[in-house]
Amino acid sequence: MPDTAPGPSVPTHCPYCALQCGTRLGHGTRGTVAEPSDFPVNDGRLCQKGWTAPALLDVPDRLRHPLVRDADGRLLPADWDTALDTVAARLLRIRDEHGPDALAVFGGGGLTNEKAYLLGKFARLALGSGQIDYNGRFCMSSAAAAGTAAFGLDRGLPFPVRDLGAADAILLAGANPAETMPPLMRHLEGADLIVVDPRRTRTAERAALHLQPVPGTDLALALGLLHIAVTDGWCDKEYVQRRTTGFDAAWRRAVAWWPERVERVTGVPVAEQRAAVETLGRARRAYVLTGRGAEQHSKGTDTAAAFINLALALGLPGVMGSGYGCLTGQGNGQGGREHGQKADQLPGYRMITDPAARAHVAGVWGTDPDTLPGPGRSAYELLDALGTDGGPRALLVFGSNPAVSAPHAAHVCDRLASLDLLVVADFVPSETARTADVVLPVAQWAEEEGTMTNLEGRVLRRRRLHAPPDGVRTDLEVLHGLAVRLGQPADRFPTSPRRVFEELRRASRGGKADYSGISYARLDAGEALHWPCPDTPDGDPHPGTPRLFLDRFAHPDGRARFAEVDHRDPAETPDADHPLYATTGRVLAHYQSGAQTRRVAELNDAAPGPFVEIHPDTAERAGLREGDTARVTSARGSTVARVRLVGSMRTDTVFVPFHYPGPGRANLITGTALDPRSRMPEFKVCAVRIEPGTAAT
Ligand SMILES: Nc1nc2c(c(=O)[nH]1)N[C@H]1C(S)=C(S)[C@@H](COP(=O)(O)OP(=O)(O)OC[C@H]3O[C@@H](n4cnc5c(=O)[nH]c(N)nc54)[C@H](O)[C@@H]3O)O[C@H]1N2
Ligand SMILES: Nc1nc2c(c(=O)[nH]1)N[C@H]1C(S)=C(S)[C@@H](COP(=O)(O)OP(=O)(O)OC[C@H]3O[C@@H](n4cnc5c(=O)[nH]c(N)nc54)[C@H](O)[C@@H]3O)O[C@H]1N2
Ligand code: SF4
Ligand SMILES: [Mo]
Repeated sequence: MPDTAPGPSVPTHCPYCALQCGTRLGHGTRGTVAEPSDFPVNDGRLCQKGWTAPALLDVPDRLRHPLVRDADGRLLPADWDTALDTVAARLLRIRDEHGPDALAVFGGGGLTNEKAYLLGKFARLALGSGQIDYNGRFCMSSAAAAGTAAFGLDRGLPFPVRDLGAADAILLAGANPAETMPPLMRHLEGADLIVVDPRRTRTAERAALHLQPVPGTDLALALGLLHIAVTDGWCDKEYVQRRTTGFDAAWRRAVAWWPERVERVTGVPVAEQRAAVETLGRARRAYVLTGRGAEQHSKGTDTAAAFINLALALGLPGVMGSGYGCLTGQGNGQGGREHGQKADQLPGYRMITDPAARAHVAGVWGTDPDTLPGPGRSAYELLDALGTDGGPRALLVFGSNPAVSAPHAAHVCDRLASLDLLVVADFVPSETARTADVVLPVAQWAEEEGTMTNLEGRVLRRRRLHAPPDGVRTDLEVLHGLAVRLGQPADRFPTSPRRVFEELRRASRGGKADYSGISYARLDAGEALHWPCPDTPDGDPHPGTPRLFLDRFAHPDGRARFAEVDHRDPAETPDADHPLYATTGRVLAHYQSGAQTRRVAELNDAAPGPFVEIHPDTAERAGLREGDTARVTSARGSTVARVRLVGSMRTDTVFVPFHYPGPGRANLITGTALDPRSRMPEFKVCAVRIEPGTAAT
């Protein structure tokens, strides 16, 4: 039985995923407790991670003082002045010798809006470097690129989550919310659910229809569904004519994807393709939603675009009660991409190459636009360049654990090890932190104030329950301390989240993601504010924009654009040496690289170590039985995991979750192919062989 909080409690939000379930935190008889609140996305529910989140606040190996590596390679405790002086002195030396782009920053989509904003400003002003990107590049960048191209604006869900509850049909391509956002499932209950996933997931089990394609073939499938929509008469011609452009070019490609050809490529039977389109076509209200399964591919942007094409042909986006959306993943996966920690962007979702954007942001920052650096490398390209000729020689990591979560992780660890300086700010000794030269212990969710933006573009207040432990500083204080030591005026890097938010409002004013009308006071008063929410100095406050595109899309002509896309193979397909597909993803109990959830006993007990899901016939051919240790090998390397026989798996595919460290890392096998537009890595498909292995130590 969960403990209950007898005393006053603080309304806030879960520290993990983008659903940002509402919780109330209080001090119970057995320590800090979280209880669900009746916030619209979770309606009084939490998943196991949400219930157990308070345990994060005092995990046994919580970082409580800075660590600095000594001449013998040992990470030893240091006081804050020593740690920050060391970092600043080494940054300055590297910059003197190699120039500002030798200094790089890697951020995270779990950081509050205030932190994401100040981190971008820190890189561009205090370091003077363009080399900043973040783990969101690994997450939703393909859907963001496709959404921007189609609609002129990227907001994961351009409608509130609750709208899904009234849908008649929903197509979920490559998402497993029953494990990744359990309270969301309630909003999907009323609809005929069509799930596209190579695995029969818990979500697929609850679907009216489960299409089980070969990994990496969603683009062919989406083209085929568009083909059927047109040839079977489900296309909304009036909508296409009135609200879109580019249909003819998209159709030129889709016409070649007749159902039998699609079945040959994807393995999805013609009858199931037809049933899916008919279910969507007959529905009065319908949604097409994509997740990482469709997006984390070297053609993720085109795949998301192909699903958007289908939604447009059916007349769904920008219509009340229907639409297209991407289920953004991290706690601040939406806000984290709007405030300038992405290599090519400035706050307000402005492009860093746009002279007007540079002038506006430079004005807010009190600097000359010409001094702002240009775009830097994307996340994987940045990690790949570390320590190379012309690449960064120092890296500061805030809110990511790339030693576990980056593709081709063994190579990434080599690159990290080749740096002159690696600095990690974290509250636990993550696998990346353990390899750092300096580790800075920071406060976490319930110990500090801030704002987050959830998957529906709603800006939320994260509130503090109690002060951080002694010896720990907030990320904003760390950035301030470093900026001052790098010669910045102290007031340029405020430590008060409220002051940073006030500046963020001004920096975002007039941008696509306009927060200028949002304030802590309005959020504290309980207003539900979705961006864009411009300020209105002379009129009533802007109510925010829960639903985008109802009148017009964000392109100058007000129309959505079909994309001309065609199918192509993944970077790697099975061959004699590597005869199987491997795909990767998540399980309910763990979050991301597992740095946090592996430290929560109840969660770790639920999913204690690395495993590989495999069909019994495939396992038998490889000489493997339930519980055996297997070695899964790709062209990059091997991962070691316990065999879990799953009768519903495709016989050509194995599945490895990516939450585990060491030799059980899924990312020891994933490849480095990137989407040409979004620079998203191909996490969801590579070619492998599987054989008996020895247990990981
Ligand atoms: N429990 C838990 N919840 C989380 C997270 C977590 O780590 N743990 N992380 C959060 C974050 S940051 C994110 S991004 C979201 C991700 O949320 P999801 O997108 O739901 O998560 P994944 O498990 O990565 O991928 C979803 C599904 O894609 C399938 N898949 C694999 N390859 C393919 C393919 O080629 N095509 C298709 N159609 N499907 C494929 C996988 O079998 C998997 O079931 O979850 C968020 N919530
Ligand atoms: N094979 C494979 N790899 C994947 C994926 C996949 O599906 N398959 N998915 C990718 C996706 S979608 C994502 S989002 C990434 C995520 O992978 P990571 O970027 O590694 O994400 P986390 O494990 O959440 O790491 C966050 C780290 O920052 C710390 N942290 C949390 N909050 C804060 C904060 O406020 N400040 C500071 N300073 N630190 C903080 C945590 O303790 C943790 O150590 O993984 C990607 N990697
Ligand atoms: S669904 Fe996401 S936000 Fe909600 S309780 Fe679970 S991890 Fe937290
Ligand atoms: Mo993600």
